[in-house]
Amino acid sequence: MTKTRPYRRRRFLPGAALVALLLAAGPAFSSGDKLFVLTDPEKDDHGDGNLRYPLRSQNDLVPGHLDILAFSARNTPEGTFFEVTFARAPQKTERRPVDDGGTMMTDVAKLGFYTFNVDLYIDMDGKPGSGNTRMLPGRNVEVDPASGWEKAVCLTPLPEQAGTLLRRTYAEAERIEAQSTQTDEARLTADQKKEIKAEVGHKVSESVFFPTTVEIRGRLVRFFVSATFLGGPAKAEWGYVVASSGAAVTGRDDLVKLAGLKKDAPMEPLFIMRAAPGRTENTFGGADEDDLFPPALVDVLVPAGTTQEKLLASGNPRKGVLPKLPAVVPSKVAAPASK
Ligand SMILES: [Ca+2]
Ligand SMILES: [Ca+2]
Repeated sequence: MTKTRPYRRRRFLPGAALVALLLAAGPAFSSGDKLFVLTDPEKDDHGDGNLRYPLRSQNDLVPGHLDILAFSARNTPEGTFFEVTFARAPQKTERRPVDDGGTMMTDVAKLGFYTFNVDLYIDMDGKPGSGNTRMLPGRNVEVDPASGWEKAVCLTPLPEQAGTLLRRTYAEAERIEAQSTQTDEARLTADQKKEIKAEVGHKVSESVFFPTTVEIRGRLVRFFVSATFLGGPAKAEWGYVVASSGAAVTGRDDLVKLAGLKKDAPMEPLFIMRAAPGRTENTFGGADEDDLFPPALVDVLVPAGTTQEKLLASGNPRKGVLPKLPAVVPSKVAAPASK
């Protein structure tokens, strides 16, 4: 449920259950006017209401860390800076060993963070039924067909690896698909495989952006998306699905592999921390026992008139139906009543 009120630049928005939208005046963090500011309730970093944070001995991922309080955008001639305000400052990457071979966390997660992802799925045409509904692998949630997306942005600690993994995953799916439609039993030729690889590579770079310009200041996380990718400046009339999740860059996976230093990196669902019935160091707890692929999104922005909890609980695991999230259109968020 989101509402509006004038955006005031404060260090903290108490009870930030309100959505703000206007041109901000203060240049506290970023200079220049903001295109929009959306806010999200506090203390709803619990998915459908049942998700619980993993058990972390280092307390690097605890309640508040994935709790989105605000999401904003600011255009520049080169592209758009998106900014997320979390309730608690994300844990910074430390120079500590992550394996026996002397690999440091800072060698793997080079952008300065390693505990979270932020996904944006952007509906540019606003036409129901147009665009993609599939989210990135491992989210186990879909975008509502009413706001199918044209462009996706995934802020992740491992942008290069995520891009490689995504292309590989999709190319494999395409190869399986192509193989199944071959009229004879012949295997795909090297040329066919090459063609699939090129096509998937092109599609992914056209539709999914992994930011590499990232700035973290306390609870604010700012990332840059080029105008070339977006096709121009971001618009308040576009629809945005915004979601936070835990990042899985540690644990059972070989971090050296993930860093791309070794071959045959594992086919992980884009380094998202999964949800399971019981929580562990590397899984959120509280998921439905009957759900083999429980939603892994922790905090999402939703339009007025519905709730995050309701939407994320709307899937039907037995029928393989994933929950669906509609986009929030900043320009449609009702003008605030003055207080
Ligand atoms: Ca929130
Ligand atoms: Ca929320």
